[in-house]
Amino acid sequence: MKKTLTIAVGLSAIATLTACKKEAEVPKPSQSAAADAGTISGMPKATAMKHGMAAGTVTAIDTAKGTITLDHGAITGLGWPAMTMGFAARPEILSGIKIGDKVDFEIDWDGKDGTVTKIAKSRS
Ligand SMILES: [Cu+2]
Repeated sequence: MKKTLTIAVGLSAIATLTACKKEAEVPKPSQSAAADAGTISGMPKATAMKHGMAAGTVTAIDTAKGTITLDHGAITGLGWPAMTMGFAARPEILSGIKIGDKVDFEIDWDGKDGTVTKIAKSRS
């Protein structure tokens, strides 16, 4: 009899704790984002990673820095208009790509920087 009571009390205590936790968690993200922007800045970067695809023309390559500049058309997936801009790109991804090449490419965008994940000369 005593045991059953203890279990029942214990269970309801867990239920109460869970409910409290849920309520307490709701206002937390906005609070800490505002108060602690430094520490949290790495988190949205990872979760907000977006993927885009476009066609463009290579206007510059810097293999030492690992960057490529592309005069690109509208980027599907990011909602960007056409523009010329630089992206990070690993040297091995750029092998066979030269300035002036028309390319199809894909990028990862973390909200601040774009990284070319795939690039190939366009067939058209
Ligand atoms: Cu751009």
